[in-house]
Amino acid sequence: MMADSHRRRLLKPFAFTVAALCLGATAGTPAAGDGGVVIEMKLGDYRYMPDRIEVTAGVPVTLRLVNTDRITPHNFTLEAPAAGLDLDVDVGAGKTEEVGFTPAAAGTYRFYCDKKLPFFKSHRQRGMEGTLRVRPAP
Ligand SMILES: [Cu+2]
Repeated sequence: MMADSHRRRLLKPFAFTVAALCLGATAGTPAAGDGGVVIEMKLGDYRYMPDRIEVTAGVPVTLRLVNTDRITPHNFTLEAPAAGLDLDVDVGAGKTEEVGFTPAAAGTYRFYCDKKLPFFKSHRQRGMEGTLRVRPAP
């Protein structure tokens, strides 16, 4: 189990590259005809996949959150007043939720899962967090 999670960690940069390439390939696909982008993120096993996403200031984003766990609810919380973002989205086990937002300012912001059972470590303490990087508007 331990070795497995280490291996996964090593694979992450590669996984992110693949995700970035996929995003690159679909970056021109309009979301609801507004020139925005759609990003799909999986939530499961106390991780976000990908756990690093990049967007552009002023460009609308549709974030599709897919909970791949069968019994564990997850969440996507991102508080970044500097970028005009205050997101708190619950995603039930096996469910998919979509949230739309437009980051107002470039920067690097942390997001995390706010779930926690009494007497257990929070999901964030288990490593369920990630990074949103907002590039400056072109
Ligand atoms: Cu969670």
